Amino acid sequence: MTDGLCEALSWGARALLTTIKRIDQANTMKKTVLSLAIAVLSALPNSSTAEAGKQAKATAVIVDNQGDAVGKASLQQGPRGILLNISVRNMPPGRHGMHFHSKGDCSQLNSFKSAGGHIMPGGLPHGFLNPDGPHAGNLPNLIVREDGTAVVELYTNLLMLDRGEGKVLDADGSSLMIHANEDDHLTQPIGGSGSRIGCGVIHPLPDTNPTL
Ligand SMILES: [Cu+2]
Repeated sequence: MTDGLCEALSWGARALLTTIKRIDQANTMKKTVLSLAIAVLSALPNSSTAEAGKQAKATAVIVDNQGDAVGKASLQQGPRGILLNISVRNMPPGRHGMHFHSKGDCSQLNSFKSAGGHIMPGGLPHGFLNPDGPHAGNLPNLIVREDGTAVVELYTNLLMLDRGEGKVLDADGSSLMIHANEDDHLTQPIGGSGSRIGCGVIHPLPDTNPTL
C-alpha cells in the first residue's frame, strides 16, 4: 500500500467517523429536544383534569312508571353548585317533590326504589324549611302545567356533580327523582311527596371544553 493510498484511506476513515459523530450528535440533540418537549408538556397543568371540576356535565332521561321517556335533565357543574335544566311532558299537573336519589338505578319501574333514598351525607334531615336541614339531595318542587309540561332552570349549591361529599357522579351514580305529590320541605323523610313517578339516571357527559 502506497503512502498516498494509506493517507487517503485514513482521511476517509476520519471523515466517516466525523460523519457518524455528527449523526450521533444530531440524534442526541433530537432526543434532548424531545425530552425537553415532554418535560415542558408534563410541567403544564393537565387542563382536562384541572377544568373537569368546573366543566363537569351530566344528563338524564326521565322515565315514568311504564318506562316511557317523559323528560330530560341537563346538569352542569358551577364553581359552587349545580345548574339544572329540566323539561318534562305527559306528567300530572301540579307540584311534585323532586330530589337527588343516591343510586343511578331506575330499573324498578313500578316503584323506582332501586334508586335508593335521598343523597344525604352527614344524615341531615329533609327539607329546606327544616331548622336542621336541608340535606344535599333536596331540590325545589317541579311545577307541572295543566298541559302536562314543565320547563325549569334551577340551581343547587348543596352538592356537586363530581366532587365533595355526596357527589352526584359517585361510584354507584345517582338519579333525579320526581314524586307524585308536593314536597312541603319539612316533613320527614321526604316532605310528604309520596310515590316516585319519574326517574332519570344521571350520566356524566364527556368533557366538551372547547379550549382543549
Ligand atoms: Cu325523593
